[in-house]
Amino acid sequence: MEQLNVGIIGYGFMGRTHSNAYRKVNNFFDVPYRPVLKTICGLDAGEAEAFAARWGFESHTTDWKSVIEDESIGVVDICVPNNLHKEIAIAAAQAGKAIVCEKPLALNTDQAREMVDAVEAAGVPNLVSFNYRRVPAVTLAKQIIDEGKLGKIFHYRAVFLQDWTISADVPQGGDATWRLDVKAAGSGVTGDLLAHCIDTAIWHNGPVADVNAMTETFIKERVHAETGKAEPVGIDDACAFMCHFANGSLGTFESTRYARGHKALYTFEINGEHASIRWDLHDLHRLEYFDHGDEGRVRGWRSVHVTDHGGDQPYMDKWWVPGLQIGYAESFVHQTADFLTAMGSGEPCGPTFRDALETQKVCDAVLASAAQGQWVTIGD
Ligand code: SOE
Repeated sequence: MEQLNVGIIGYGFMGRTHSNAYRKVNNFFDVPYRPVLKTICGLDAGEAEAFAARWGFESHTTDWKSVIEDESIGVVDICVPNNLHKEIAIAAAQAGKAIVCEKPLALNTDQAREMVDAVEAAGVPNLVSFNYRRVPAVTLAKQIIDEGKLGKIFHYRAVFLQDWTISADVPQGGDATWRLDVKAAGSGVTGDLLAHCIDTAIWHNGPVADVNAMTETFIKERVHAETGKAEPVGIDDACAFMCHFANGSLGTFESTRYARGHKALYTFEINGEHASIRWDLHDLHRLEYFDHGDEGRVRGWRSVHVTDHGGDQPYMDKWWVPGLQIGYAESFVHQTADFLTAMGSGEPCGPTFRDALETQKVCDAVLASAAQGQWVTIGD
């Protein structure tokens, strides 16, 4: 099996999820490559060294350009804050590397377009890490929709709720809280959390036509971790929007980091003419399904435990025995398996940069709509 050297840029939370996936993928999936953790890159040399030792990287560096210049590296995996994605991805594309990039693809649509142009001009494999697509129950939902079991879709509603920024003492900027710094993140919950919901929704239900949004920033000033000074907060703390999908269905989406008691409650529900489905990240192996075609006496919501083998529940035949669950980390293993398989066959692996550009357009339209107080059409 061909060895494929991987350079990961960023050793934070996402650097860990991706490293774990590269380490596990060959244990569970038959893929055409054996990924080798070649180099980990991060800002602090000591932390990069410790990360390399813990996760089994052959080398570590603080210079991302050296990862791009290393001819032995085949995949560049970008796990740094959003404001650094563009420069690294374009350089990696120009160097002919396959690229995995954390979500959201960029700070805004203009940047995302440049990144799409770069990977498409270079013809390199590319993937954006919207990992929830690859939770088996979410993939099963996609299969059920594509088979037409829901019939015409009327409603798509999704929420992503957290509560970790309610205290005014949480700073903005820096390693742990860059998501609160608009310069590093581009936006707040819209790009960080709703982007997941939008990616899944477009995948399940097709393009979004237009949006009408409201956002709020509850805490207007926070100390910046790098300057030590109180600075205005530029991100959206909460966002709710409604939309029309191109297929005529209606969407409602909500996200906040101020929903006390919720740590990462991503849920969606889709209502069609014949059936409905719903999913909850806190119970991620279950897909709830209501089929109006069921015999009336026993008709009701069923809770499908998506852990069966039988070959027809996505990904699960590669894991343990029927009934035993997997979790969040495994969605990244699935993503890595699919990416390596696609690299082997030369097929694209979604969500590609071009797919993620569509999500970025919706995010930008949401923020524009909230600023303007009116409906905004998703442009070309
Ligand atoms: C934010 O807290 C965050 O870590 C996001 O950045 C991730 O994309 C999401 O999956 C969980 O929450």
